Amino acid sequence: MYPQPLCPCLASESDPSLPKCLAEGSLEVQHLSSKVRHHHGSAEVSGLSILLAPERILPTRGRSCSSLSKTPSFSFNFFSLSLSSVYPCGSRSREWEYFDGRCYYFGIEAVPWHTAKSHCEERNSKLVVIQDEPEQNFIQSQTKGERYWIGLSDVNVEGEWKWIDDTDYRTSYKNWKSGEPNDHGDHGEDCAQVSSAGQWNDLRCNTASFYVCEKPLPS
Ligand SMILES: [Ca+2]
Ligand SMILES: [Ca+2]
Ligand SMILES: [Ca+2]
Repeated sequence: MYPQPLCPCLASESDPSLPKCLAEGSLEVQHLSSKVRHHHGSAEVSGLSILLAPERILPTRGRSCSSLSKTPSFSFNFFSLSLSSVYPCGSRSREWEYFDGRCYYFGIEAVPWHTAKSHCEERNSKLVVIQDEPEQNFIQSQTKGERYWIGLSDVNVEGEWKWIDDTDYRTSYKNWKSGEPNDHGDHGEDCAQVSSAGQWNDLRCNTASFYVCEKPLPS
């Protein structure tokens, strides 16, 4: 019933919106799942659940489909996992990306920083707090070419940068672009974003930009 290996089956899909997993060889498992769920019946979603079990996501993430299908642990154990394993970030998982025990939402409506902050709160999350290089690399891989607000600002006291979750700015990870933050212009710049290349820049808070929300894995 379930094709082995999995990816050639996907590649035979006629829908052009499907990722070219064989050609690119780098499709992420979570993304793959949502596509499959969209195009196939529920039985195949269950078949993929083993791939999406949280403990399996890290080792499989970013690996090529063909290498996955040769991995001994890549065996199907159908219908044995609960819905929370299929959708690690909640039932609306197509909107949320999983990374390292956290869930991320990439808002592609361009809004001012304070609006972005509210949008995240409405989704029971906060603007992203980038704590280390792996998280930076993940965010960067998802936002490349565009600018996204992050949960860092010096709106209250100029030059006193604060993370939205009170992570200590002075001692924590930073990835400012060279020459930033520069509080540029007459009105200054008090809100931080990942630039199109991924490094951080401060910008006027009322500039419209995409944004990244973050929340813990739902319990
Ligand atoms: Ca974080
Ligand atoms: Ca500033
Ligand atoms: Ca700046």
